Amino acid sequence: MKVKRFIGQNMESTLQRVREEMGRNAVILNQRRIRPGSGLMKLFKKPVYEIVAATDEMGLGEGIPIKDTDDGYVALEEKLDRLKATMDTIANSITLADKDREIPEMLAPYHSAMEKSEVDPEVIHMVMEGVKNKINLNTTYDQEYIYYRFKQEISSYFKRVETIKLSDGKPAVAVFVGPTGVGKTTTLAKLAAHYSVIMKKKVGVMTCDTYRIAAVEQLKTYSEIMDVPIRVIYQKSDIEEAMQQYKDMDLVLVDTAGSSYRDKMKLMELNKMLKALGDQQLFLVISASTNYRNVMEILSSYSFLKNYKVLITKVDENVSNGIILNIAVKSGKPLSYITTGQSVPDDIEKVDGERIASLILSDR
Ligand SMILES: Nc1nc2c(ncn2[C@@H]2O[C@H](COP(=O)(O)OP(=O)(O)OP(=O)(O)O)[C@@H](O)[C@H]2O)c(=O)[nH]1
Ligand SMILES: [Mg+2]
Repeated sequence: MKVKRFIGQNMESTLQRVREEMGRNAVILNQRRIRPGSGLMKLFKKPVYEIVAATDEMGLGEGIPIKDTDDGYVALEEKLDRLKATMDTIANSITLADKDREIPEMLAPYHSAMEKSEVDPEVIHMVMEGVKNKINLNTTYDQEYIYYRFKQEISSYFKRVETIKLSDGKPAVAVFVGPTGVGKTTTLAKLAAHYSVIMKKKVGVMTCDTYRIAAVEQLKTYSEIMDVPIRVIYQKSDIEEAMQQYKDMDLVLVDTAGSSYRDKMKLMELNKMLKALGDQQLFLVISASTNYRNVMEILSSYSFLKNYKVLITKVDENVSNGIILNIAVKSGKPLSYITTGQSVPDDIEKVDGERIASLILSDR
């Protein structure tokens, strides 16, 4: 005997299907209207009709009475029970998996603050895991403590902050490279003023940006105000001459022409110039208002540079400080300074991990 269960939206259509599939000789073993909300029926939103029908290969006659205790029917019920148990187990494990993915309530405000600051989801995940590993999720902590943990976790990505290092004997050479208009020249002027006027060091300036007359004039103006010498580099041999002139300086700051990170020729030219400069501290300048996809492209275009530090400008113009953390993690390079406005020399500061962490978490 073949027993089958049919589910339909009303009795007529369900019976119709029984006849179509099992033939006119099908015997109705049971029929009922089921309300949703129990067992497998949870799957249906509206009440449904269930018909259990049977046929015999030999052909059961029409009109055989409904048999609730038929062997086939009992076996079917058992099968359904097993199926329901399996479904319950699956549903249970899905809920558990969901729970694993859930963000513990006490950490949620920090997760959403990082999202609002546009921290890369991958980086958010790293920070969340870092915090989770340092606390006991079954304990309730003071919110101040959780805030402290997040601040520490985010700051840990800024441990390798490297600014200009002066050395004894020979001048330290700091070179600024990066896309056009990010603030290389302005930043150089800020640092020149800081070291010469505030720290009373001997500072010399060089510019390799001879593409635009305005660029040379811009730096000459700053140099005059600060009373620091400036040399314009037109060809490789000018570098040697300038270094000779600057041999007693504490610091030589070198400005370069901004180049589109897609302009391979210009990047190759830049690379030749950097080689000619010899020992140097290299700073890749990136504006915080660059969109994240372009930042990733910039990092990849400048990957021919070795051992550079990242300098992030225009943090004042930027609304989502997550970009600073994203750059720190994705570049894998030490950060150095951030600049926070157009004012020379005031608007520059050394990267402070805790301060950046506070900015990122401020919207919690
Ligand atoms: N808001 C803001 N503006 C800045 C900052 N730093 C530089 N700028 C401005 O950005 C503009 C470009 O600055 P530059 O220093 O000429 O940029 P650059 O990278 O040397 O440009 P190129 O030499 O053309 O590649 C200027 O108007 C600066 O005043 C900053 O931290 N914040
Ligand atoms: Mg410039």
